[in-house]
Amino acid sequence: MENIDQFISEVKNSGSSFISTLKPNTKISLIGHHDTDGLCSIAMLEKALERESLSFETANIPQLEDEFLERISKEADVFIFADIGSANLELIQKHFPKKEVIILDHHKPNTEKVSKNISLLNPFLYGIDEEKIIAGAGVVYFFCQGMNPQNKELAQLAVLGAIGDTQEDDGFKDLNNIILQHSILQKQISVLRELRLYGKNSRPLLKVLQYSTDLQIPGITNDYQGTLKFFRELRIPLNWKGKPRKWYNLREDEKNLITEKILQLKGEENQEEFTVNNYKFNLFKRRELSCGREFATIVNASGRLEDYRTAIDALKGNEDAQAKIVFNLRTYKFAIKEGLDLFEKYKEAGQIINNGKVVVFDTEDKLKPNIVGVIASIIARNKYYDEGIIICTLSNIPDQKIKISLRVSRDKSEMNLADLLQKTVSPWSLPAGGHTNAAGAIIPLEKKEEFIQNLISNIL
Ligand SMILES: [Mn+2]
Repeated sequence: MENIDQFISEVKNSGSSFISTLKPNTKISLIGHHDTDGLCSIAMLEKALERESLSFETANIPQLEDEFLERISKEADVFIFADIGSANLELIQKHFPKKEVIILDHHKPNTEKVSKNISLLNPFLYGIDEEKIIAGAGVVYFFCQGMNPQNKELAQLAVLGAIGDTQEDDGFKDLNNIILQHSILQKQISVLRELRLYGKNSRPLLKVLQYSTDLQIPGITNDYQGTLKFFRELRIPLNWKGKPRKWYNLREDEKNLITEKILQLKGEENQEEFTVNNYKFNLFKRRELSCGREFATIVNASGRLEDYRTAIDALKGNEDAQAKIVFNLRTYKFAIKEGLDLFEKYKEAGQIINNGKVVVFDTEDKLKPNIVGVIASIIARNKYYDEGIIICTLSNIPDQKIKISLRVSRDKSEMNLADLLQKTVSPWSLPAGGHTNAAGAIIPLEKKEEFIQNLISNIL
């Protein structure tokens, strides 16, 4: 607990000294990761800077690269990296030898040494040796609080960032829990115990139960007829005035009846397992955004579609932007479906390399690069391959380059994927980033065959 307190106070101190030492007309640049955590981080920083009447430029990005850093290094005086940067410290040092740099991040730093002009605020430096104790948005939250105590109102976005990074595991731990309590006290979030069902606010009622794969209800999950019968027997109409009803359209007595019946069908097993915390975001009026998990999914979808500005504005409270990000989710789902269809097609046609240890899916220019990483995760999570098989996707990106994503089937890795990928791209002195179960890198197109050969030989 001691180092947690020390971490919080040092991050807050950096926030307050950032503001107190800021010279007039300093150009500020914000750089955030492209996922929900990164977008929440940027929305918070923007709100905090606007509160001080400061102007800034913003960029969100999937990963840091030479060209990008080179370009932005000339455009400002102070650079704040949020939810990104710790894995690329050398690269940042190279491009920002003299500028003031602040890195607010929770990813494992790739080096201990940072030069004096860089403030690295990262829980790993305080012996908090786990990425899941706080999200990037959590680090940003304490920094913003140091800038101005009024920024305590940003707590809900820090919780959303942590949900986006799947740090919620039947509750939050340590630093995340402190932030959650702040948001509960401000009545921003209510924690409710509910059945483990996905899509309560977005899917038709029938589909919520039919695709209830987390629950595995006998006679209902993956059984369309069974689900129809279930509702018929309970006399709960699936449509109202010709439109499919959703979970939130149900009356309380209908919800209770369904819950009761499902628990009966599940038998005597531990009921705690079938229920989850639902984080209800009270201040966001759109129903799709009121459930934390769905909200996080919706923000992430806009990030993947590179509609960063809309996502950030939505998080900052703009209602038009909130409507747009809900719509973006559909576009995103369509793109995912396209990607999985391509994967199935390639599999059937024998166009996927599979040597029993690694699977290589080369999408070339057929899918959006941002979607390809997601496809890799979906392939890894679902039961396409045996546990521990490494999934590698390739995708062409501009400037004759390829984006590489590594995942591992069912998240059961025997090797650290970030280390594996780093070793594989090291002959070309290229960086790779990631974690044990997910890693990414960018290589020149002409190195493709060599990369695949290196990867295969590094795994065997
Ligand atoms: Mn993060």
